[in-house]
Amino acid sequence: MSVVGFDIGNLNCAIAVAKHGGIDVLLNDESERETPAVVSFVDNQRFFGSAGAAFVSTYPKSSISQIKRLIGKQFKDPSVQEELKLLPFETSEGPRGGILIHLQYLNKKWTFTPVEILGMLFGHLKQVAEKNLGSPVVDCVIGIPSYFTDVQRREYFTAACLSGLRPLKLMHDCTAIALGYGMYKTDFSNKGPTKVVFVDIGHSDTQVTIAAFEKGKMTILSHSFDQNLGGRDFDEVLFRHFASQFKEKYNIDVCSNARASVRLRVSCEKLKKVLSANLEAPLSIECLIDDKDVNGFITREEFEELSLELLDKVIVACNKAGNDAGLLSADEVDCIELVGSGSRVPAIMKSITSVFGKEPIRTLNGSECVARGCALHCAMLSPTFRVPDYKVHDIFPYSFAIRSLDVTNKRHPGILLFQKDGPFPSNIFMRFAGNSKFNCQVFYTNENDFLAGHPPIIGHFTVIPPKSVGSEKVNGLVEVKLNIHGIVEIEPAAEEEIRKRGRGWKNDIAVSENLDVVMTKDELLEALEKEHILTEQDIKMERTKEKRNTLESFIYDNRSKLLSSYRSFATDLEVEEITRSLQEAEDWLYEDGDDESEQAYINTLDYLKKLLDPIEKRYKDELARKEATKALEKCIQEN
Ligand code: ATP
Ligand code: K
Ligand code: MG
Repeated sequence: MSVVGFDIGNLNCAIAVAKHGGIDVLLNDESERETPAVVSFVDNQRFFGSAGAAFVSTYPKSSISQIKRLIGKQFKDPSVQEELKLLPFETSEGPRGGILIHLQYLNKKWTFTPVEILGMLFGHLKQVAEKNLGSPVVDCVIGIPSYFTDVQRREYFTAACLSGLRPLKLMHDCTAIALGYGMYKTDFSNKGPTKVVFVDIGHSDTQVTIAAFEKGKMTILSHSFDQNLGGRDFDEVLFRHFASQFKEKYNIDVCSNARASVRLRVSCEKLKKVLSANLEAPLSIECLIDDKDVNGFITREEFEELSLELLDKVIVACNKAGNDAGLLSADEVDCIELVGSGSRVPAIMKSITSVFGKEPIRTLNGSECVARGCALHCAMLSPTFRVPDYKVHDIFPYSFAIRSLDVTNKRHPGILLFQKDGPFPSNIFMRFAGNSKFNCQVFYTNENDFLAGHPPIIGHFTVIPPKSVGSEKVNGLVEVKLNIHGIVEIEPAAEEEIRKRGRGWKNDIAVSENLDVVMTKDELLEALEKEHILTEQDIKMERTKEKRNTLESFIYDNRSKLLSSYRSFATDLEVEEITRSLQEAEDWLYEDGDDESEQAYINTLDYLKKLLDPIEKRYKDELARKEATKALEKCIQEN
């Protein structure tokens, strides 16, 4: 069984596998190490990754990207609405207030939740991995941002399961990076743990984590983040700059034109990358609006001035990481590792240097380190793999509490179950005394760390006493777990735990989860059914393409054979007639038959084969005769 790690970015995904002797990054069908996070529905087939990305501008309404951003979000929230405005596909409010994506495909309307699309992406990456490894891929570890809430974690998990994967762990991105860093580290100072800051700036978010390394173990000291700071925000700065410049210079309003906006954004991203390596860069786009060609120019210095607010946000996230980790001075930090392709904007280096008084370094592979760390952790969790003993102590960045819904006092603060930055997985036992149902709600308490659009509710649970109780009071015990994925679960405590507490305790209570945030069983079945239909269609189209190619090469091969090896076995009339039929088939293939069914190609091939069969037979008979004669001569000679 293979041991795989996945990094699903908002823009790019990476897959790594643990092999005896190290970690390898797998190549996709296009031989690239990164796969764009895109699923495109084109005519009658889906295209994923790089193939899907090729359709983004021609099929904007059915090419779904940036799906990570939409996971677990509430449609109606104003910040989500702002976000959706930038995406070219149609959306509406979905089940439980979530997002629903609408698109036209196979001559009908389809709707998908972000979880379903993410599931398709996982399915594609799974397939890429299986093709590479030549064996099934099921067990895996998946990187997630440390700021993911319960709903987002559950949805990621569900999406992975929909594709047939079994996540052994959803692992915080930076914890995975730190593991890959620490596992092979040998140079420890004798002044205590080595403290390293990891700054990961991606497409839409920034995560800063501080970890302490000692021999054989690593401890996460803090996870800080900015969910609205990534490479795309730097693109947006350039976009706004040029949009307003072009309004003045050319009198065109780019923002009011969807296609022009997409084109300018794409050019701005390119421009940003040019500015990472050069001190100035030109911008020119042909026929942006009303056949107007536009030209612009910007220096790196101007770009940095426009980005000041964003650069400040990098500083804020770094400072918070330092404070949360309890660092007394920046000197305590041994080094700062910069990863994520969004961090390639040179000014970011300066901002980080101003916080820690040291220049960040890039010794890790910035676009692969999350996947690599995940594969390594998967190897640690897998019984089939032997890995040197290494301890990973992660922390969870939110506090959560429980409150009764039966109490009328709505402002009841609840009982704290987990304190922010505590270690996890973890659990706590709660006594439940009573003889009637107990309805409660579990919720995050540090609302300030929450992005708008995320209700801080984790879920509703009902503790149900045994039926036989009547008026007798029950002492029940429930276990509240923050599991390995950072997901909260409530269950009746195990028998053993109850026994420890002695007489008077019962465990035949039940807990029903009313998560009103995750997909129902019916929805899951429907999603699987839909995926089945779509996969069948993809397979059918692949097979059709294959049949079409077979027919095409049959025509080429036999046309040339008729002029060479077959020539002396066919009459002039036969050659003329068959060549004409081959020509007709070819004409059909490039015109009416370009987009035909699998069966049509099979039928045409059969028809042509029948015409060529007699000639091929004569040719083969002659070959056989020659072989036999040769063998006979050899036999006579030898005797
Ligand atoms: P996330 O981690 O936010 O989910 P991701 O992992 O997909 O997203 P990355 O691949 O790490 O994101 O980073 C993508 C960003 O990096 C894009 O905004 C891209 O424009 C930016 N980027 C790539 N190369 C450069 C460069 N040379 N200079 C500046 N920015 C760059
Ligand atoms: K990535
Ligand atoms: Mg990333």
